[in-house]
Amino acid sequence: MALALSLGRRGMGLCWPNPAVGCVVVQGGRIVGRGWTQPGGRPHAETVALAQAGAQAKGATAYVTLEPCSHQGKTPPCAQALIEAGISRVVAAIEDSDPRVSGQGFEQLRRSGIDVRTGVMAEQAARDHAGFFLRTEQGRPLVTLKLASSFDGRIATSTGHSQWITGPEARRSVHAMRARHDAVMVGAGTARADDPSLTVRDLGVAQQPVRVVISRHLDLPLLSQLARTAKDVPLWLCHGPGADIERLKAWEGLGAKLLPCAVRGTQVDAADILQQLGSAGLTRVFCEGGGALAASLLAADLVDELIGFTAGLGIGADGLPMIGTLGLTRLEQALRYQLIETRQVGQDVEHRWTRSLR
Ligand code: AOF
Ligand code: ZN
Repeated sequence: MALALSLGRRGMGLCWPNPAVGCVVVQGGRIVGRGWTQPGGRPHAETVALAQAGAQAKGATAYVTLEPCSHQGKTPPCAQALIEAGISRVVAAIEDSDPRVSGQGFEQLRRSGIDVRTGVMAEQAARDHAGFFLRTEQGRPLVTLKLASSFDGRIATSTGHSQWITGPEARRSVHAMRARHDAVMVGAGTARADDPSLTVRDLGVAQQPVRVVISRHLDLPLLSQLARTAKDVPLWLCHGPGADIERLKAWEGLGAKLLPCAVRGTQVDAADILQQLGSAGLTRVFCEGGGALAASLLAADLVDELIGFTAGLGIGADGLPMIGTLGLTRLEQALRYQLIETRQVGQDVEHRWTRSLR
């Protein structure tokens, strides 16, 4: 199952709106098939692993990180494929939350006499499939918030200069993280200050993550990296109802997809942004700031994982804070995250935190 989980992770960021599933077929103590959900979401992991196993699938055990599907999609259900291949035992990590499957995959397998066991490494599988589960259950993608800051928690100087706070090793690690998400998201302030391209570079990815920029008035420079690359790599713009029609047209002409969102107070509503992104199929979103967007996501308790990179320099109280104002008066009001991991990356420290799974 550990191998199936790591195979499954290869599909992360590439197979949305489908979950990134892994499958290993074992015959007489030997691995005869490995598979993972393919880019675009099809074929499913089991189909790939069974094709590799061929006749050796007869009487074999299949390890899958998610309940095999039972619905007729563009190809027959995986439960049916496992039955037809003569698999005698299925070990699964966790039940599928898709209402078309949800228990019925296991039911189909059991009805045809297959020995089914589930709940193996379920906690890890729940983490890996969290984006898919959140989207099917709550309509929104999983949100990872990554912020790189100075030792004193600043993300830029008072003039907005932020390149580069962390070193090349940390930045490389960020590109690998982007690749494991369906989309990379920033606020308009960051887009204006950094002129980022938000692509994955030097890793040879099969498909670039979608770039999402949140800008209430769509007042983003039309001469920018994002604009220049909008035809080649998807660019989605979440804007408020009052955005200027000429700007809407200009961005559409450049190839951007426009997602009108509700406004809450003076900002685009964080919960609505995520609902729109979920409706458009995203399951895992990697937010890279800035402070205002980070604050509105945190204020709505919509950040599932925090990743911080801390560098050894001080910027001072006139620098831009990592997270905008939250208006808290008591510490009990602050959301608590649990530490998952810390490690040294070049000259920086990476720390990852999770909000308990929900
Ligand atoms: C599996 N193995 O590798 C994946 C599964 O649109 P379709 O027909 O491709 O079906 C998508 C659904 O299939 C998705 O919502 C989820 O329930 C399941 N994904 N199932 O047996 C896989 N990716
Ligand atoms: Zn399937």
